[in-house]
Amino acid sequence: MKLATSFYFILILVLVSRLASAETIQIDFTPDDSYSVEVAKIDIGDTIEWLPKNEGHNVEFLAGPNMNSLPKKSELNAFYSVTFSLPGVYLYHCTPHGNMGMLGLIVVENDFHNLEDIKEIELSRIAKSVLQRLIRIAQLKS
Ligand SMILES: [Cu+2]
Repeated sequence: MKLATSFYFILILVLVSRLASAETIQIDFTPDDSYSVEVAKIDIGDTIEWLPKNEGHNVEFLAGPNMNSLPKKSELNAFYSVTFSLPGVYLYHCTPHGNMGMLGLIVVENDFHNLEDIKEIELSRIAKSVLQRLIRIAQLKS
């Protein structure tokens, strides 16, 4: 009983400290058909907000650590927000401009365990080369 109590106490401490340090990163849709932040490295519990500063864009997840439950696709021109709870790499694009290379990469907890799955996603030639660039940036940035 005593052990269980201290376990829950520690668990609550961990959760509270996580919440206290949870961050929100804002990413704009830009007039250049890109995301203002292409590579975001975050921790579990952090939130990313996409701001429709330019018209005609959205956020559609293509891959993530749990392929069976990716965040849902956002509406065009809409504010969108996702809080991340699983470590790994997430790839998203803009539905209308993904083929032109409007991609974004999110790495949660600097965990690249599913990078090979990300690399296997079918993309246009331009998007593929953008993805390679984003992966290099993500691996340099720590
Ligand atoms: Cu777009």
